[in-house]
Amino acid sequence: MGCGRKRMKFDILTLFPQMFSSPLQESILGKAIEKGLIQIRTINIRDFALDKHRVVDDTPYGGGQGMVMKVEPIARAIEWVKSQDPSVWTIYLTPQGRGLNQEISRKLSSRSHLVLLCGRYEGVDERVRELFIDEEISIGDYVLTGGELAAMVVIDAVSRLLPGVLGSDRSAEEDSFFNSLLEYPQYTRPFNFRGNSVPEVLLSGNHSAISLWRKKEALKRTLDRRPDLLAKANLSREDQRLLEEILRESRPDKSRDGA
Ligand code: 4GX
Repeated sequence: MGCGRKRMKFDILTLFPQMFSSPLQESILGKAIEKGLIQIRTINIRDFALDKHRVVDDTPYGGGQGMVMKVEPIARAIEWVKSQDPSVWTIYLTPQGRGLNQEISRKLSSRSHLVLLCGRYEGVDERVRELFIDEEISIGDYVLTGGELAAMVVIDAVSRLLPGVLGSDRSAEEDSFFNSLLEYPQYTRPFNFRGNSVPEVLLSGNHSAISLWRKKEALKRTLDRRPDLLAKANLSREDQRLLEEILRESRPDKSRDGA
């Protein structure tokens, strides 16, 4: 089991460890944990506060709204993890970080051990970032109530790239043509739902025709919704031909309106 590669470890530093119990243990990630492909551990930052009331936050210097997470408990928690594995890579989830994408996910998936620090309130004392954080990541330009959901998104996106986590033949497809584009439409039974039927080509059994149709649909969808992705995609001659066909079909035909 585990098939060679050592299991990837995720340590989550949080004030709300309970948030992680169900979402990461269902379905594919649950199976990956059972198979020993990933290990997910939650660490309660409060356990690293030394005072009687285990205080983890305080008012901001200079005044202002809300509370700031104190440096000492986080420092002690991270140092405890580092004492077990000095090669660990530490990540802080924040809207100020680099936007998560597939390339960043792929790079993270080659590491053996990640620490994900989840901030609450107005964030962490700046010295945490300066002294203990290797990389800051954002999952998008919106504001969450804490870093926990963002950490789960990172774990999910990274884990599915590890060998054996998805079905065995899935990874081969991973960096193919379709990966840089939006997905083609999918259908399953029934053939006809309230008068809306499945495109005939998908029932033809003609695999090259199906593959061509899917490519064209993926290109159409990407051109329509995410043209920025098309600009970056590595298009083959055939892809370019399909794209020209799509543009021709969508443009009003100027050769016939006599203008
Ligand atoms: N992608 N949040 C971090 C605490 C905080 C507040 C202020 C720094 C400054 C988020 C995101 C996100 C909410 C996590 C605020 N940190 N994280 N938290 N978007 O919204 O990653």
